Amino acid sequence: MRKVVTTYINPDMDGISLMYAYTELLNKKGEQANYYFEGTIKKEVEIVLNKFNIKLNNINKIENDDNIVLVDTNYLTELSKYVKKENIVEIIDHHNRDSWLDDNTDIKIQIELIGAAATLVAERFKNENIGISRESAILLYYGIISNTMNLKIKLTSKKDIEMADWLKQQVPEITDKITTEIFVEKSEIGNSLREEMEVEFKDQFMSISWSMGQLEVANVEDFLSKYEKDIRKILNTVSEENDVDYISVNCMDIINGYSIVVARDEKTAKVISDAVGFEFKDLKAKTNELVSRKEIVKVIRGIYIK
Ligand SMILES: [Mn+2]
Repeated sequence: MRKVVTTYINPDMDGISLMYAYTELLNKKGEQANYYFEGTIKKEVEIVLNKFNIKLNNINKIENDDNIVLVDTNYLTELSKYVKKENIVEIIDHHNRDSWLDDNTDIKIQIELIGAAATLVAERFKNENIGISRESAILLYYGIISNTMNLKIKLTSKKDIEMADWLKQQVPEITDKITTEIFVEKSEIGNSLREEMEVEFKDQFMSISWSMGQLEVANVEDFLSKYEKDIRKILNTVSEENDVDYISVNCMDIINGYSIVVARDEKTAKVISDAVGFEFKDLKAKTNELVSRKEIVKVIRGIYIK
């Protein structure tokens, strides 16, 4: 039976890279496989695709009898309505394991809480000694770089670094210069701010109604002087539309290595500052080093556990 590799709606670099590369790996092992995604792909993915002239080949639909492989997620709420739970055969992910998996023991699962799920697929190519295409190597490399903020965030594991290194060796076109160009281009967000903010999903692991988005840009202070008003408008709109009590966005400066958390209101700022000790001024808190949303959310989940 055909396998369809898929991820969350509006996929990012990690999700796209896993779909593309894992489909290739399955094909090279003689299995019939395709990938499928819905929604708009993140701007960063478009930039990488254009820079390296890579074309995606998304199939039109998932059939009723397709076997499903989930990558970079194990959360049913983030998926296309055409994904049938009972058809899921495999999961490769780096997010907390959801409880529905406890009752579905025949699914092949690899979940490791490392920097990027792309690392896990790169490792399979390397360990199984299967030749990786230029395209898969580039996509997986930028999947790792994107998820780990150029290997800078604390969640970056030794394995993420090793696999990024290995992928870079496979493709001479990958240079630090191109990577910086990608980061700078990615910061020119303009009218896709709401999608890029990733604040649409309430955190299902918390007892409070919480959503923290994330923006990854080249120069956060300049960026905020330009866009803070728009960001605040979006936080208000999403809070009302999705009925979220605590909403904020973590703005990571990928060039200069710090973060600024923008909280919608005092109560959100208080929850964050009580949990991780950030000091807010005008509902903004700047950190000395690059802090990712995952690190902050991990602490908050520990306090407001469901
Ligand atoms: Mn990921």
